[in-house]
Amino acid sequence: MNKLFTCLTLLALGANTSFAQMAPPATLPMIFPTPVSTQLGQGSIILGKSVVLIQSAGTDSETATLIRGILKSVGVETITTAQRLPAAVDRTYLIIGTGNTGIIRDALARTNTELDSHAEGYTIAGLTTGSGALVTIAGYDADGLFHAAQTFRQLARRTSIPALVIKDHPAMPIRGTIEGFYGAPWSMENRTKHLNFLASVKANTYIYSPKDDPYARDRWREAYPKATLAELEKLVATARRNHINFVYAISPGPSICFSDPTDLQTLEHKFDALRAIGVHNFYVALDDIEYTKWNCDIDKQSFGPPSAEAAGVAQAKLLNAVQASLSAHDPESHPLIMVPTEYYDAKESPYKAALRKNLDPKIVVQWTGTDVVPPSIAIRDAQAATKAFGRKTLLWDNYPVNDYGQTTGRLLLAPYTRREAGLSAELTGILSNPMNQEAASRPAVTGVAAFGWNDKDYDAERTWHAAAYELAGGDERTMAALLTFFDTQHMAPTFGSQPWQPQAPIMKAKLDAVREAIANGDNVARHRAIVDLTEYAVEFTSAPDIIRSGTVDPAFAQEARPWLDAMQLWGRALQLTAAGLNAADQRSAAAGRYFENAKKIALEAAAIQSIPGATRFNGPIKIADGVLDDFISDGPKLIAF
Ligand code: LOG
Repeated sequence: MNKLFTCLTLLALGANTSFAQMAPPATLPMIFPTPVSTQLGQGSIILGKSVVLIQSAGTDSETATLIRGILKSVGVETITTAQRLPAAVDRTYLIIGTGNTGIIRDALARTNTELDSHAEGYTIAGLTTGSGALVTIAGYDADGLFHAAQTFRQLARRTSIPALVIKDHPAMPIRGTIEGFYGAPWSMENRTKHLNFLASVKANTYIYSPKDDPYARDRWREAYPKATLAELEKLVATARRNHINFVYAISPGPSICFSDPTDLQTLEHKFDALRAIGVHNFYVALDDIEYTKWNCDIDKQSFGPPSAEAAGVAQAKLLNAVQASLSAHDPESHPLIMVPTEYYDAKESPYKAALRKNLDPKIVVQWTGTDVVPPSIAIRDAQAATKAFGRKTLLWDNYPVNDYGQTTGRLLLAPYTRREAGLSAELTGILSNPMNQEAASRPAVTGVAAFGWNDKDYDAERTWHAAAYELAGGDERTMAALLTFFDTQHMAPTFGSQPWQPQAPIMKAKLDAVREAIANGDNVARHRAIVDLTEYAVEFTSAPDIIRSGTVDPAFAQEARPWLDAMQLWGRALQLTAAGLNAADQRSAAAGRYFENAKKIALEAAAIQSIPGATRFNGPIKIADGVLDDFISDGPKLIAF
């Protein structure tokens, strides 16, 4: 039956002798984050060498520049401009704009569609007209138009754009990252690149909260040096250009006196200095502090003996005062955001009850899930948080952060997963706490942003591939090498001993197949498995060099340097193991020497250390640990020689 079907298919394909020369059909593009709806129309649009651009009201200059840049990058040489849509579209017209202006409405009506009507939403419509084409890129608002341009960038990567209608908007209003880890803060260059990256995945929020910025935590009362403020000012401008809210967080918890009006004033002055460089949104972090002791005697008089409940009351009073001052200074500012001291669960407690009862309902509350690093997050967990904190919460997702003991020697490069679709109904958004390594954080953050944009249609694996594709600048070979490397850093630990994502599942499946063929297979199957293993080991060993020369951002290879070095050595150890198995399979006494050398190189690989100071905990680099090392040490036992 199957055979017959295959024959018929081949016959059908063969019947059309010019199959190879046929124009390809328009196919559904893969866009990340996945749009809410994409519908293919008839035919494809080839942008060609010249385009007429009609820029309607509300287009900010950055978005216009971005779209012009995309057109140039795909070979459009001449961009002429026009003010109105002609009755007959006889060449390629590109209409960009926001809101329900006449021209946008008209252009969309010609494609039988209308503008998405949600904040940050957009519609892209492409129509072929016989002798020309009409492409409309329309934002509900300026942010929406900017997001539309990011979608257009992905569409324009193909030589032709299918005629289609995309209508899209985010499921969660707040999406992005909180630089909230311990250890080396990101450099200003890291942050600049990160903001550009966030824009590309339609995120809209970046929170500045490195634990090791002394002016934000230990010495929060001190003013920033002028030079630092000047650098931050540039960063704030980069964020604005990228339609990202730059939020400044302060952590006064370790030393604040809640009842001292001068401490409140100091905090306000600190915010004033940041407001002067263009920051409009603020945050007070109260995580990782002792909340059952006061920092001053007068707090005892004001709030009673120290207790978690009294801390909740005192914190709410401070935060409400900060919120009032923000609203008075800057009516445009977004609500204050806070992370409470009990951020790591949604269990009812005296502290949470005090916070819930006293905290201004406007103030946004963060929490990290059912644990500091939770194994999964379900809708019912978020519902419990809504109840405990008295408002929908903003998730602080401690992935891919690698600043705790269990992450020593690891980059966290697994797909972002095990968050339940539908969480958008119960959360105001998700912020990822990334790694000290900015470029290496992008695969996971791409997932967080894509899930926040469209949790219902999110696919962890496909998004992970798309992130590798971006890092590889679209080069398939580099993308494959990156995915092989990511697999060796797939383990996602928790604060306990049970990881929430397993180590190296792709490699494990391959090595398990080899073990099975050796144990159960006949001569042919066993030989085939050893040949496959040899090929895989060669590919694995060559991945680090491909990554070093192929990734678009050299920062990735720099951050991953010791991992790539170790991977190459482990690859050689695996090649030697494969050679040993091959020799043993042929009953050659050379097997022993191969296995010995494999062992030696594996020891060398295992001794490679992380870059001192790059992360909070330094130690030996881990590569597919528990999978690759086990296989190499089991190698000599698998076939008698
Ligand atoms: C810290 C955070 C740290 C993370 C992972 C929160 C709210 N605070 O346990 O700064 O990066 O865990 O180690 C935290 O998560 N405390």
